Amino acid sequence: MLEMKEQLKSELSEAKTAEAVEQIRIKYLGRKGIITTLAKNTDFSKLSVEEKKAFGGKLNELKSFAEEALTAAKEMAAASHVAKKSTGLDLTLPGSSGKLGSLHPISLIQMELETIFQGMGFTVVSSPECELEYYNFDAVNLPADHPAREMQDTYWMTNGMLMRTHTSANQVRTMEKMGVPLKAIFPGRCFRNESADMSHENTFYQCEGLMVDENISVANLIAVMKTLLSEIFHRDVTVRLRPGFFPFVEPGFELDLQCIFCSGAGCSTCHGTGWIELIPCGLVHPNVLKFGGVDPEKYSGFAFGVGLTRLAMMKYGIPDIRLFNAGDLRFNEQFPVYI
Ligand code: FA5
Repeated sequence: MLEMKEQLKSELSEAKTAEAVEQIRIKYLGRKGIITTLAKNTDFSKLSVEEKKAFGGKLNELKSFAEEALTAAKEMAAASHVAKKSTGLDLTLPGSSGKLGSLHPISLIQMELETIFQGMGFTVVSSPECELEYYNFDAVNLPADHPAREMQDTYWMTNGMLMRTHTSANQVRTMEKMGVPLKAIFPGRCFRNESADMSHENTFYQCEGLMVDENISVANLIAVMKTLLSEIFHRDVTVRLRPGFFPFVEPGFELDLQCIFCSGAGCSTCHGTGWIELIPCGLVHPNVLKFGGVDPEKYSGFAFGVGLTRLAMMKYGIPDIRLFNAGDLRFNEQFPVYI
């Protein structure tokens, strides 16, 4: 009888539905069931009083055990059926392991830049994407009739505001808000009414940097840019400055990085020149300091506006800028969860 109990237990553990449990009940307790037959086929007249007592006791115990085990198995099967029906979940199935998400390459490069600049004592400032014409153009020395406005066509709101064309729009806001001396960066999204190709998008990211204090010179600018680039590319870098025109800086420069792929020998990334044009920058124009309420006789500063999207392309070897905004998970999933 002990064996029969074990066999019953093992069969019930396999039974997942009410129907399967019922089949087992019939097998053991039905009219021709194993336990019923055992009782029927025993010739009690041949047993002594003690034997009858002992056998009858064990048989009753086996019957009660079977009835209780069958009732419990039936309830469990019913409960699992309800859970499956109401939630669509089968809690008895083995679990599936979760998949870790990854960060967008722009988020990765932005986080990296923020960490580098915070290490140099810069504050990270958030700034509006939808701007007043004043801050985007006039306050950075680009009055309404200035021909350089042509180079930054954008999207205008019906209320006269615009989607900012560059993060330089936050220069005067930051001077007004923080006063001087100041060291700040403001990364963010910019918009230009341009048709997209491999290296141009209508929506892209820049990171502006602004440092204003007494006696700030081009030497400070170069030192900060070299620190930034050597940290980003994890190696010593060589840079050069070429004259560049931006109405909000004087003098203005294009900072070129000696090609990190060919060390200046010339390759397809640098179009055979050995240099990669990377960061427009310069010393803040006295007019912009004045718009920010800063005395240009006492203070000077530098500003730069690095294209974050293009920097990410170089760092991660992304050949086409249009991949960033395409929303294709096969692209996004190639980047690490954390740097
Ligand atoms: C400016 O936007 C200036 N505000 C930068 C600046 C700041 C100069 C402070 C001096 C002092 P520019 O138009 O060159 O400059 O854009 C800066 C960077 O933004 C470019 O080098 C490029 O990396 C990126 N960029 C510009 N237009 C696009 C575009 N359509 N798609 C992707 N990246 C772009």
